[in-house]
Amino acid sequence: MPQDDTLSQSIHDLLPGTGDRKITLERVQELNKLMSYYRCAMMEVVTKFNVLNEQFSLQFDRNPITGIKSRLKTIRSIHDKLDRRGLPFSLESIEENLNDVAGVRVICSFTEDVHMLSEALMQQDDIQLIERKDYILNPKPNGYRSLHLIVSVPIFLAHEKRFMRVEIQLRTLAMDFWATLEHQLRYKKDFDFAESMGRELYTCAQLSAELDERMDGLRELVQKQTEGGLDIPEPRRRWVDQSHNLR
Ligand code: 0O2
Repeated sequence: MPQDDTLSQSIHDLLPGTGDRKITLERVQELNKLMSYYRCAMMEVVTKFNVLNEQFSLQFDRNPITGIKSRLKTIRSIHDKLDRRGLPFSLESIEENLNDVAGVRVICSFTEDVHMLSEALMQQDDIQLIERKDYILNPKPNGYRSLHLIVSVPIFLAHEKRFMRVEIQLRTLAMDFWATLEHQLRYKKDFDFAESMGRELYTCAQLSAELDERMDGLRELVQKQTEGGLDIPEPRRRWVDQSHNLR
């Protein structure tokens, strides 16, 4: 189904009172435009991480990123989120109230890579940080760990420059493993999630954190040997400093 038709159907479903075809079509076009701006911002962020990965792998012969996922929120889930918060479903309201219409998830090899990549990204002078939530330093009560950044990135259109917000989640493979499975288990609709299962999931989160720590330890050992006894964080700092000089 063409994109406009899909959006048109979504709007009809969400706003059943909208009978006027012309108004609906105008709304669809505006919404379609806004979603394409979010898509462009998301692509820019993905490219930035691919460039950082490329640079790092050339310099240090390993990839800090094992995978990048990106997604645009569906119109239905945008509508429902605004509705849950008692906010109107309009273009202005979407831009003003939602930070996660465009989402990018970066899966890293090691915890150190999460911090290195977020620092390197934030040193780029076209990116503005709106919010930073460090659930690695302060995990959620259920054990969830990740670094969340809400950033504003410019997209360059034919006659204007527009800033769009993107939610970035950076996490290690172990953090992603836990979060993905926890999400699957928790969102089984017809299942009553027992307290004991929550405790078991929390234990699994702790195990995944321990796994990260031990793998980080191994990486440090390998690095120490290949760098001939340099301070552990040095290569990372040097790399971030070099990126800083590019500004
Ligand atoms: P989806 O389907 O992944 O998009 P927000 O509502 O986002 O403005 P909040 O809850 O403060 O406010 O945001 P937070 O804490 O930064 O979390 C946002 C996203 O992080 C979630 O998006 C999840 O993707 C992820 N996340 C946060 N907590 C958990 C958790 O306990 N388990 C898992 N598996 N993921 C988590 P959505 O919209 O919930 O879902």
